[in-house]
Amino acid sequence: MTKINNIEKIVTKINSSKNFIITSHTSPDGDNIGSSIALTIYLRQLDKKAWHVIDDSVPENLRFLLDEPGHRVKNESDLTGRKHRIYTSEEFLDTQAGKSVVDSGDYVLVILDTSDEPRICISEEILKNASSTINIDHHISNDCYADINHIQPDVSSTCEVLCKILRSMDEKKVTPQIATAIYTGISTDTGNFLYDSVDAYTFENASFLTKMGADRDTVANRIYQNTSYNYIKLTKECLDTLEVEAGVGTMLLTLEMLENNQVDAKDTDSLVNNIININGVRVAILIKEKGHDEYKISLRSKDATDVCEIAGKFGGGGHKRASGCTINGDITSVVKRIKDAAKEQICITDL
Ligand SMILES: [Mn+2]
Repeated sequence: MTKINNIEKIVTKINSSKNFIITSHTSPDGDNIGSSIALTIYLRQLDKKAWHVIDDSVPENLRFLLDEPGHRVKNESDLTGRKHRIYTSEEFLDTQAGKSVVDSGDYVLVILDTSDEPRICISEEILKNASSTINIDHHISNDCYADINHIQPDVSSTCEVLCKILRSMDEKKVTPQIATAIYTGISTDTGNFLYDSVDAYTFENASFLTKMGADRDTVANRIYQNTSYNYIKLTKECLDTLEVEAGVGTMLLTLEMLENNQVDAKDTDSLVNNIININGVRVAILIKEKGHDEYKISLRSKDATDVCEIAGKFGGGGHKRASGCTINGDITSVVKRIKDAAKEQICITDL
């Protein structure tokens, strides 16, 4: 297990720098958006200049994190009143401050929750011009591409890794909005404290965040009790493709199903849970159609079977119990290849 502890170097770098750009990976999730928002606001609390820049949009159910507690936007399409601004690279370079900081190169680029450079979701220019880069993550597959790398694969989420860093700096600077953002990432990356990546420290950090004003009620309402009727209809259609065989559950999500039910592909993260929650299923496989003969695979396990190994065979990665990869080919061969790999991995577990 690669474990690279560089908290001290990060703290020194933060204290000695004044401009920061915070970014993360494509297809934002609770951990990546939560940690990016939390760090951006925290740095501003330290009187630093910090901007959150990512070339992707925030999923609907996480938009509440952009609001300051107490100033929630009622209508989701109404952006006025949102306290946290996320820029795309283009929007950022269009601002005077953004252009001058990127031109000068006088900024630290902090990359959160991103295991390798190609997944960094920011323009080449912003990436290359940075005077230094910091990589904070919990993916075991992280290849340490930055100047300072801090990787803790044994920690539940990047949000929890970040929580430790911020607490080692100044706990009192954690505002309710920061606490809510970090709490969200820990909650979403652990299946709401369900996975075995949760340990006593996770609860201790969650307890700290609750004390600092994390709005757990809103997290529960917006993330776990916020399913749309369309999403349920989509789930129903997906479940019609479900097959369970020898401990492997497989389900298919096609572009047509998304179209039929008017659901955005990026709001389908939790579909795979329907498979792994089945009694007797050890490996869950959700096959999502991306384009012609192109499929994105989400893998989950609930025993010792290492799905990161399965994903690795197809050039993907992730964690032991949650991983992903992309496979090209016609659907029949894709299903067969991933199923065979899963069965093989189960055999290895049982050896
Ligand atoms: Mn994560």
